[in-house]
Amino acid sequence: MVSLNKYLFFVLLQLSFALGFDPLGYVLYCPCMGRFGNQADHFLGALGFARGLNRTLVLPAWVEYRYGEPRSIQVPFDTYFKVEPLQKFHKVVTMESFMKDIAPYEWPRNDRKSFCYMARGSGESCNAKDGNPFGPFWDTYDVEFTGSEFYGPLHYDMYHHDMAKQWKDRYPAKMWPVLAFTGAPASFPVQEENKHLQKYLRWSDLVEDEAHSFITNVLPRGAFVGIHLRNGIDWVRACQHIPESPSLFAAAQCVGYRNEKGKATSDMCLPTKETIVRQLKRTIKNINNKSDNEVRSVFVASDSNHMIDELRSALKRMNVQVYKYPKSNPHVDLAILGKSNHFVGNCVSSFSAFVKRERDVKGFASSFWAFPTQKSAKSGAHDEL
Ligand SMILES: Nc1nc2c(ncn2[C@@H]2O[C@H](COP(=O)(O)OP(=O)(O)O)[C@@H](O)[C@H]2O)c(=O)[nH]1
Ligand SMILES: [Mg+2]
Repeated sequence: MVSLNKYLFFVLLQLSFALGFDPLGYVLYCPCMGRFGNQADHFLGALGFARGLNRTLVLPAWVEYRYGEPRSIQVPFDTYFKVEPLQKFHKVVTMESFMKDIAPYEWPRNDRKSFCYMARGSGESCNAKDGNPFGPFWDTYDVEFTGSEFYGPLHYDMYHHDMAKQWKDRYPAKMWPVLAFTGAPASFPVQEENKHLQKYLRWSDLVEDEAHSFITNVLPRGAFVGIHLRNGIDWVRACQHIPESPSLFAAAQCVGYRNEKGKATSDMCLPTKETIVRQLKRTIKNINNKSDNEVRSVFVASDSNHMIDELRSALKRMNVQVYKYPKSNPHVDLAILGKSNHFVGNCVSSFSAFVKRERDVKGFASSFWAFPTQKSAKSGAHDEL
């Protein structure tokens, strides 16, 4: 009997190799917090986590919200990003192929536990499908959970302690082929050690082509400065908390993870029109002084007020045109900002942080509204401009 079991085990192991299953298991999660910028931060963390455990990362759909609709919309990962560059770094598979080809064997319907740090909501459960986008996300893939697993006090920092070993000891792949997390197995903002993983995120042809054709067909020839104006009502409210939370959201990208480069200010979070105009003019002048490729236009991306008229009249005498993308398309906005000759972003916004990381990978220059502050610049902080 024992030897038959053993025999069966080896047959199954070989079968899983032959079928292309990962004998070291899978990491699956719902990007259930925030919009694109937050989800992208979390994605890099989840990628680092899956790599640390040497499990295949299942690439989740992006979760989007449409105004007035009570349920989130799930957009397949590869609508916006290419899968192949990620595969150069680590084993990945899209959620759609995982559910179709792998889940029926490796994640049977009668044994689907959801993972959370500790019970969430009522009872001893992760309540992984409670609320939006939790329910709609898993419903998209027809997933029902049969139980919960609380993994605390383990956490996601793969770069300190012996966290990977602790996960492997507690959840060996043989017994736990799939770790399905209620939220991303990652921190927000993205852990510093995972920032460089941005280089494996390459826009899909769909996004890339739209961005490229806007730049070549609409923008005038010559250099252009890309700017991000995050100023919708949700942001105005969030920025009111800056005085008591000086490392709000993505602020670490400017002030450091331990506030070693100061504190975020209201002007960094929601720059005034004066700050924007003054800094933009200074940026353009500096670029023109340094290079023969003169700045001919400014590309504005915004969630709310693009300030097109104000910027046009402010830049008229410099002979610089001001443009925005004609449709509301966050991903094309991001891709265009990523290709600009210089980018000015918002320290506190994770949307800006995405652009900054992409540009860092390419070696392109970026700066931020109202940072460094006058004071920290004088005290020796490096001002690129
Ligand atoms: N089209 C467009 N949408 C934006 C822009 N800035 C913000 N948004 C929208 O507002 C959301 C902001 O949430 P998130 O991405 O988490 O970034 P954060 O809140 O700024 O940290 C984005 O995902 C977009 O949907 C922009 O410049 N262009
Ligand atoms: Mg947000």
